[in-house]
Amino acid sequence: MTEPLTGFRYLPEHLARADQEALVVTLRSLLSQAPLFQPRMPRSNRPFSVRMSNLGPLGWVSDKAGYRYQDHHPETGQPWPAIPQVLLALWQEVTGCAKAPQCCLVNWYGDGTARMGLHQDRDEQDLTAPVLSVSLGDSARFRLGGLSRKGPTSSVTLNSGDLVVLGGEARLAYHGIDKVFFGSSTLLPNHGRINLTLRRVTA
Ligand code: MD3
Ligand code: FE
Repeated sequence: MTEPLTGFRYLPEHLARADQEALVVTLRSLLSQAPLFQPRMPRSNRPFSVRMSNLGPLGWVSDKAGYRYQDHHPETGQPWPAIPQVLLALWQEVTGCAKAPQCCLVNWYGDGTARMGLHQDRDEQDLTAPVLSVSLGDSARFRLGGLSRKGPTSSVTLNSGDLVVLGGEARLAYHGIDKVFFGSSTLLPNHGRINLTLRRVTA
């Protein structure tokens, strides 16, 4: 019998509908300053099915040259917009982490085929800080495995307003998004799913 990893916290329906709606209004404005871009896989240059942008001092990008954090948008060259206060407060409330997040990655799943394969998040220097995920819009099937690519996995449906906190052992767990249940939520007029992932980056 393998024990579940410590540090995985699922907080369903944490955000009220009105707070989700307000967050979407804020995000629309920030994404007009830092437009979604299509990341590409290192070496193969294959496009991701998920489009991305970032908020905060450092943003995660991926292109033919590799994965990295950088302080500017890859297409506009502009610094990323600041992380809105409401997300900084949410981070403080649910993680208790004294240091503010340095990156809010915005993942946009625009149709029913966008997915994210099983991976670890290990591009950060500080792997002791937790990661906070906020789901908005259509529901998705989230898959969580262990510390090796092989081995058992389990799945959780993430709905709009749900939070996940990854700390402890779960911080380095393999995870991914198998599929988005396109059209399952009424939050976004044209459907699709937004995931916000807040992280510490530097040690
Ligand atoms: C488990 N995003 O951006 S969020 C990612 O829904 C990413 O867009 C997914 O995986 C999404 O890297 C999943 C939940 C999540 C985020 C970070 C984790 C789960 C995690 C870090 C470690 C373990
Ligand atoms: Fe991830």
